[in-house]
Amino acid sequence: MPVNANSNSLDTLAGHVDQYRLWQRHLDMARIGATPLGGVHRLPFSKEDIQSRRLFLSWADARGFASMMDDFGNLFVRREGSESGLAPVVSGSHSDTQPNGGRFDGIYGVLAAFEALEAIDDAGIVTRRPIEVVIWTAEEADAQFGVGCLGSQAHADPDKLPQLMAIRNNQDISVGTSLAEFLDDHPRVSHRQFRSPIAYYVEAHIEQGPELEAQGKTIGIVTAIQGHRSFKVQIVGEASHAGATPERLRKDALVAAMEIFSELRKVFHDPQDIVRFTVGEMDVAPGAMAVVPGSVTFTIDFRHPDPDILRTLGDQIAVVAREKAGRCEASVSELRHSSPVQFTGPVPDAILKAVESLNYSRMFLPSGAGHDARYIAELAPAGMIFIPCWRGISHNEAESAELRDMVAGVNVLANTLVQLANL
Ligand code: HGY
Ligand code: MN
Ligand code: MN
Repeated sequence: MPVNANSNSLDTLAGHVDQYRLWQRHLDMARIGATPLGGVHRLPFSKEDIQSRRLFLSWADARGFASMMDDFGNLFVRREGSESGLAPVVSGSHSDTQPNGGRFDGIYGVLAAFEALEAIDDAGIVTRRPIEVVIWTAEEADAQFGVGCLGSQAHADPDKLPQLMAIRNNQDISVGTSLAEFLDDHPRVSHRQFRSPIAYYVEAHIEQGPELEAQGKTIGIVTAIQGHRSFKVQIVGEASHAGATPERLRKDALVAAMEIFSELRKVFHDPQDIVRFTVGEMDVAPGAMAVVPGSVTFTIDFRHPDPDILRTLGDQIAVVAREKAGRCEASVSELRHSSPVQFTGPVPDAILKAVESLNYSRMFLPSGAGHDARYIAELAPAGMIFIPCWRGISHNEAESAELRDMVAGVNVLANTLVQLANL
């Protein structure tokens, strides 16, 4: 018999979280795009990502939850509340992965939210507001398109659509084309407007860093997401014969890239180890042993929690590239500039209350990684729950999490969702 949520029904909620179901669903999802080394390769807009959504929708249909999708493929599954017209509490994450990524980044937040919703349903709890589970489209798109969180960005700010749709990958295919093909293959569900009201947004995720494990804590209450800028550096020199071109005449683009890189390493060196500076991709052309490199393209991923440092240090990249290019020409284009976001107010407050009533060890910490919550925070009060992952490793096939921590995260999430859905 349905019960209105009070502290008693919240006390029994954890008893309805089914760890076997939660684990089995992770295994079922991990099969879609499974890699030989135990990871998952399920790229944004891919057939595999469609398959993961079909599976997710089959579980939602079996429960009788309604499904809706906006024009960017962001998919919402809904359990109704008791008061019509109230905006939903939304929780979820993404189902796509990095190339050869892990089994938890993203999908844990989706499956944790779905398990929480099923537990709330099994407990017969009636909430005032509807609760929805969301899968945001193309969170991990930075690997191909240089920009991530495309779906949550489009949903929160549809004015960005023309700019997002025009971004092209290395094969010169645009986001617009990739999205159109993806939506063509996608199972049909009802339509959802961009920027539909959201009362509160909560995202659960593995930490992807080492702090929770190192401190022996089960739950992370996320205080902020650090700022993020990314760049493409292009160096043009001159391809020439490796045996016949003397040093004095060479315009070696790789030598210039190395000079720029090593100077940037000095400029970005931070004795406090807060700066995050990564060159994760480098393309050397024409890429032949006997040819002096004629051009080099590399990316820079730079993150920092302080918006001033994000701006001033990031602006140094173009300066250094110009100064250290030698006989080559260097140009720098900025792919993305996302300011830091703070999580304060009702969502982290409700998470803390849940953690305390469930008696888990916890710590407050900022997120090093980017998440869809960054953009949904523009629409609604938002917050995040972290659980530990093995050695803090993520964006790696070896990514791993303990079932007891996954269950703890679901318990905290379910309790938080019920609190928020009754505010
Ligand atoms: O790179 C990020 O922070 C995100 O996981 N895509
Ligand atoms: Mn990721
Ligand atoms: Mn993620």
